[in-house]
Amino acid sequence: MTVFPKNFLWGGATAANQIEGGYQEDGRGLALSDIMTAGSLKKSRMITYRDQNGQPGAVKALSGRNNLPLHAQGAVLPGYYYPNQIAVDFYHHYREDIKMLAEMGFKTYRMSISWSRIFPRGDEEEPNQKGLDFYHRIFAELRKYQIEPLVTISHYDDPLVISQKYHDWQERGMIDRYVHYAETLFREYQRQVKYWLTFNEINAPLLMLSFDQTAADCDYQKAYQKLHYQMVASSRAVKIAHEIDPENVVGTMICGVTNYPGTPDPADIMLARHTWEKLIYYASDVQVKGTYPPFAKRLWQEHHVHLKMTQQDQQDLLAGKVDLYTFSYYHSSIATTHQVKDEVKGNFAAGARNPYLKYSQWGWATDATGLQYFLETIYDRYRFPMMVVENGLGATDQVEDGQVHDPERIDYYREHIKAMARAIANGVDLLGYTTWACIDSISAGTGQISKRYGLIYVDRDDEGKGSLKRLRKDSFYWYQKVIATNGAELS
Ligand code: BGP
Repeated sequence: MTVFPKNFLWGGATAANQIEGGYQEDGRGLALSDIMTAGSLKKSRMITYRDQNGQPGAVKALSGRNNLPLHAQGAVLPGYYYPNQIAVDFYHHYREDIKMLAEMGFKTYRMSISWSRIFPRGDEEEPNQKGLDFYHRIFAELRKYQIEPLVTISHYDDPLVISQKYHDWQERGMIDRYVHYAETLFREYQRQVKYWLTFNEINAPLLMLSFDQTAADCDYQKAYQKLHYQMVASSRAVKIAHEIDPENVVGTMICGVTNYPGTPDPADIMLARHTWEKLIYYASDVQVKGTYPPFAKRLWQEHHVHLKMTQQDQQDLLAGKVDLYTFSYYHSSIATTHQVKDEVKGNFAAGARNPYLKYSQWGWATDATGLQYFLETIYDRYRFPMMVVENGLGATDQVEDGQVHDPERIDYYREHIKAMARAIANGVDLLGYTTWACIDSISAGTGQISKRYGLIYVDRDDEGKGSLKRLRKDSFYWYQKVIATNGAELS
């Protein structure tokens, strides 16, 4: 017995900057991710630069992602390891990799396009043909196996030149650059791609801030402004996608964290509610309904944010509502007004520890019920088709005799798939599920490959050593069975 609909889109997800490598190949320009160093659970990733006198330096990559000092230029410096530059070299292994995805029975593959492969600086009028060709080859390869591509247009991958020129989305000019890029993709791949996501985790600017205890009002101003410009850019892209091809389905992509109140204290209940408003509904209301929610004013007032928003922006937001609600889900969190004795110190995870849950090696609370809670809560609010486009366990793996036994990852998936089944049984319209990731890749948060998410293992370590050889993990065979039985066989 299965509750999963007949055409349920089973698959896996990746992002260009975390798997492709080939960072200087075929005319590709530098992206912000190419100048991000490796970090760890305890050590932040850094962005390296040269200041106006040519002196080298580095800043934390966590909040603003591009908070370089005035007049500094992001640069690749000697003596640093930049894991995304080669990543797992999908650029040269894509045939072999896609064949393995097909072997698992994938119905869909979520991937992103590297913006600086198409527009190396980001501000050109004409795209880089070789960059376009690369994705033509990918889409043709996917079609060969009847795998439906689901394409993220921007996944933490802004071209370095425009990222600096427009100060990480602080200036309106960035919107036009993005829209030109998105329109180029819609036209170029019109017959090859139908499912699009405009920005990965569009609510990330506000989420990142929530981990920064030292954030000042000016940081909030930047985060809200960046998000506003990205949402305007997204809405304009959605409108164009629909004009070019009414068959296009364009989704929002939200970083989905389920927040629970820490205690029954009404103050905690209220805080949890307001945390959902700030971190989830603020962005997704704009994307789904086309207008800012009523509580937005309170949020702006709290941090003295003065949003630069024109009437045209408001019209654009209304004219470019998304068709689909997609999100990532890894863990839940706790919101409390009480003093916290036991604190979580994960990468991109902080706050009180939930005594009812187990935590991963990187400090993320494994909570499948939280996924069901998120699906049902969001579906209640929007009555919108949904898709889980990232979900998985980052953990170290051992290779023994050419095999990788990863029972914990299988358990994680099993419980989350069961949670999706319960949400479907409760009425949620769920179209698909893509695991994060299908292949080991560079962690966005820490830059480590040892935080492995793949169903496919890649022989590479945190210093960039290894043969890049691919191996099927136990989870690969397990997921193959899940797909073959449309979610009926989970043992
Ligand atoms: C999401 C990102 C992904 C991915 C994932 C896992 O936020 O969209 O790009 O990396 O998180 O996070 P991490 O890589 O930090 O473990």
